[in-house]
Amino acid sequence: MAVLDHISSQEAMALENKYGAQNYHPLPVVLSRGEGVYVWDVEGKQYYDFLSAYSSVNQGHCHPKIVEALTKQSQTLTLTSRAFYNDMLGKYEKYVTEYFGFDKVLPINTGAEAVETALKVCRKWAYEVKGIDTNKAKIIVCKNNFHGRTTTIISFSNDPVARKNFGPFTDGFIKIEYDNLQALEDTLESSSDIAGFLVEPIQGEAGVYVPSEGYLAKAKALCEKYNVLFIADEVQTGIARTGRMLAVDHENVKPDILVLGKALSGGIYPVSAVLANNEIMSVIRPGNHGSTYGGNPVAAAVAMAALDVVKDEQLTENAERLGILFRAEINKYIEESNIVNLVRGKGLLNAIVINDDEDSDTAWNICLALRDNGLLAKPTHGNIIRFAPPLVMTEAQLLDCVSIITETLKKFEN
Ligand code: IF1
Repeated sequence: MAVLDHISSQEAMALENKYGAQNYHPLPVVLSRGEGVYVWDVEGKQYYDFLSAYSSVNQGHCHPKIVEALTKQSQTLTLTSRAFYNDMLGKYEKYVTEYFGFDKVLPINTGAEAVETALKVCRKWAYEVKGIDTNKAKIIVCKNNFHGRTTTIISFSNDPVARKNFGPFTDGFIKIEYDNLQALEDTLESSSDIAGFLVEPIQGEAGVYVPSEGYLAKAKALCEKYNVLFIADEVQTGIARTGRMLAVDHENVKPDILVLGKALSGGIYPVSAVLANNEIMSVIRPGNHGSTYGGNPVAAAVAMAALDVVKDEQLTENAERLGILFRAEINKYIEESNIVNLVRGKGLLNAIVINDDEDSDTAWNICLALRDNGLLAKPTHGNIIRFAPPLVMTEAQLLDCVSIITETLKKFEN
């Protein structure tokens, strides 16, 4: 079979089932094309994408400006490794550091690699600047976190499915309750060996769990008091998703280390980054860290175009405005329904909690029905459905989606 031959949904799913490792349980829909807020399956049916590849495709599918940057650069120079300089990386480094207001960037590829990078920078800073004794540094993390899939990152996850039989694990992490400042202060107080606090400004995988107002600002202040680095994992919440460029901007917090991924490329190419100021990033010297593809010319060109689009098209403002509208509309529905308990989120990162047990299949069945009605979303944690459309959506499209969602939910009322 030639690669480009047309195949049916059934055939495509059968191939993945037969030849692919079974590390996912996808919603049964086979996509072959995307444009803006829409995707199409191999049979030509059109859907609203309400997941955006977990908030990667904030700029919309196949954004022409980002595709152009990719195409142009990929016909010119794609990869040099960091053994040599290239003429794109420096331009991108200037662009991205000015864009987010940091002295330095360390370019890498995936979200998990960026989190790993941040942890390594934080530990090295702890030994070389803060003066913690060798191998004693500890990093505080939150319960129900999601930061990626590497062996070290799953070492501080509490999801049994992500961890079981992948040990032995990396130590040096202390897990505390999310959204609990007392727990943070008690832990900071308990030891002088704390190097950093790694946190998601909104916990995505936990079900779009928004912390109490003021939590991030007060957590940052506590970190300052104890000379501990505040590390914000904005892989999912960053790049306009929550109605601010960064979710920490809602509380005017400037992280010591900022971790970005996903929408940094608009879903066109794996690009991630770690940003920090000189006092911190200068602990990294030649040979300490790197990646063959990190900072490659295509990534540099794509990321600059993707970040340009966010500003040019005012996606931050659009996410804020449509997010308020979305939650207001869903709340109207909740008043007259018994199938949804609540809607929560910020900007266009939202979730509804279904009125059923965590291990029921109601949310999954709702997602199947949404698919049949032309909208794609995925449950997280059984009874929670995440809603994260591309940020290029118009108000009319959003209202159309709200009516698909509420009409679908009505069929599940009892
Ligand atoms: C999967 C969730 C989202 C992330 C944060 C780092 C990473 C992620 C805050 C790692 C990745 C993804 C990965 C994806 C599922 C997904 C996810 F449901 F698990 F929680 F987005 F909501 N930090 N999140 O959310 O980035 O290495 O994947 O580029 O299938 O694992 P990555």
